[in-house]
Amino acid sequence: MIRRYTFGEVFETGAVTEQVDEGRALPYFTVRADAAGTRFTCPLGEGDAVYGLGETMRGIDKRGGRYVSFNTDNMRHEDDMPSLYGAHNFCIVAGARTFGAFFDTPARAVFEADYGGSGVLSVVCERAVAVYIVEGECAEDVARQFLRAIGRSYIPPLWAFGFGQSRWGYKNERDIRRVADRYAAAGMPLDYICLDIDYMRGYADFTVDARRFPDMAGLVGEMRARGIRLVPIVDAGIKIEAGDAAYEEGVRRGYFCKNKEGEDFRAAVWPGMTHFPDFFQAEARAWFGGLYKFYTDLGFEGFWNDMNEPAIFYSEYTAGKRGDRSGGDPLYRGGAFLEDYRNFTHRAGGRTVNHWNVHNLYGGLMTRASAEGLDKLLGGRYLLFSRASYIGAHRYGGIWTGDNSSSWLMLRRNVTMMPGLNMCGFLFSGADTGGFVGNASRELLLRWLAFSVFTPLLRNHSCKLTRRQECYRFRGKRDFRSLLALRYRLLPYIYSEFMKAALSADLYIRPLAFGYPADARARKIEDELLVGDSLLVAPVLEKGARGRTVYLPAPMTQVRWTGERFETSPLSAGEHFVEVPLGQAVFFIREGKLLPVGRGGMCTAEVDLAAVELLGDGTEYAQYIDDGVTRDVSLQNVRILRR
Ligand code: MIG
Repeated sequence: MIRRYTFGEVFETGAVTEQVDEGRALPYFTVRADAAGTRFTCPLGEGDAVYGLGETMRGIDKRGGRYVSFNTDNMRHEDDMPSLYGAHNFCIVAGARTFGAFFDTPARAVFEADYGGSGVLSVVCERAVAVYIVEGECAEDVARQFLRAIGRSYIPPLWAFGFGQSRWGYKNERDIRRVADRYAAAGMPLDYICLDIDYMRGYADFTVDARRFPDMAGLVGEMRARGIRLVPIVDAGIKIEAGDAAYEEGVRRGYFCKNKEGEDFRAAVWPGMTHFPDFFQAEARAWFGGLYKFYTDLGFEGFWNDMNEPAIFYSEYTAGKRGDRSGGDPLYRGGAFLEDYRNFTHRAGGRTVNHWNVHNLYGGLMTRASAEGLDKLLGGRYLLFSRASYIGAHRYGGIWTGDNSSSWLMLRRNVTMMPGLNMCGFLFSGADTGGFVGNASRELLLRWLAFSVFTPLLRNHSCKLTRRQECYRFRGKRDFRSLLALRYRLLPYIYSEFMKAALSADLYIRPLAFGYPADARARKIEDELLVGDSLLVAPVLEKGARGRTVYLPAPMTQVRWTGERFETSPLSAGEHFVEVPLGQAVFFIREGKLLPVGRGGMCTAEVDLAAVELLGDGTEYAQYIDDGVTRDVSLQNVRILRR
């Protein structure tokens, strides 16, 4: 059961799509207005866990931390970093009493969960907020009700579940061909290669640098024939440049955000000075989405939207102010200066609203604009993922978790973020495998792959000037081949479980606490996850480890992927030390469940979802299966496989 309680004059975010009744008095929380905003306080019992909050640092249980919803471009992903790129204001308190709470506000919100041992969950909303309280039988039930209320997840095409290679620094068609050739030569599967900002002319969206990519349509077609898609990046800011069609049309039609004087707001990002599209205006969204025709005409079917917090490097409004280090240089790359978010406005529903008060919606509305455009431009499904997001944007695209780094902590955070993202609707998500900033070691990349082969979005991405991180760059290619092959062998399961979760408002990845709520030990586990209905995954997260200790809440079938075959053996409930050599993967099939594994392939087009072998001790498996592109998706596409 869900009830809505409003505090102040709420800006409707569109996050909740289901009809929800207004409640009378807000349960669980005491409410007080103070200088910071409206403060909601709920006492936490000793044993209560706090789940959710999507893209945030720290563990699966958010207790002990402080999290600030204010979408931020920040690559220092340490556990004390309060804000990342998304604002996912849904959490679940689970313990003596279990309920969910969604603080639906586009403005800044601060969550403190037993922060400093306060013994309370406190949420401060700077502006008006609609609070949704979700009551259910258990944490999982609460999460599922919430997923139903916020509407169906974005559904990518099958190829988007393949492996993608990316790097900031691929600068011309030779670089792209080399990636494709070397993956093929190494016998490693690949489904897409991302084009980062260097494909553009002067970093302007909806352009291609013709010196670097003289025949982009030809390249897209050539790659497509090899089973590889190209996926360009699209940044939020539109370059201010006479003659640029997007710029001129945007100005003429009044589709850009305004400064306080009512002029088009100017801020510098990669292209130099830009204007930000006002995604709050329906017409501006339709216009922006239509601009993707430039890309679809070239044959592109996948996109990643970046810089849409929006990130700002410099602005003339704050230049010279205290704390500004730009020295008035418009090409200064210093990172967002918070004050700038107060310096521009949107037109929404006939009113002018200051950006500051609706900041967290901006990136999600860009995703929506892109998706609605692509829905019209393309006949089938497309890949779309964004950096910034708000709950509701999960209906239009996926997200990646931004500029992490090549460290063991980041691998662990990839694991702990996934369940929270799923609770907030972002089923199609994943991290930069291997890490974005810094230099990945061979060992780290292999251990990371052994985990991220289970995440829907599987992409190796890295930053300019870091060590080359493509799998073929490392010695002992066999180990990389093994893990990538595993992903393609698992695709019938991964795709099926993702689709069933999306179509039935369920989670694709869950904490053990959800699957085994009566098991006190399972409730505390932060380094094992349930993936789909059949699997328990326990990745190796430590440098130099030969394997790891795994806790199984129930007897299971252990599966060892050797690189060539799946070796299964029954394992009792309890603790086991499991050896996992690099390049192998070990995971577990739950009691009474089955895992369909396929024959794999060098790209998703070669994968036959129907040709599966069943592992595990269950008796039947409900497999979702379709052609991978149709928009006609429903649970009718499920067939029952019997052992
Ligand atoms: O200011 O396009 O998170 O994935 O490679 C950096 C360059 C801009 C940030 C993205 C990252 C991407 C990079 N972008």
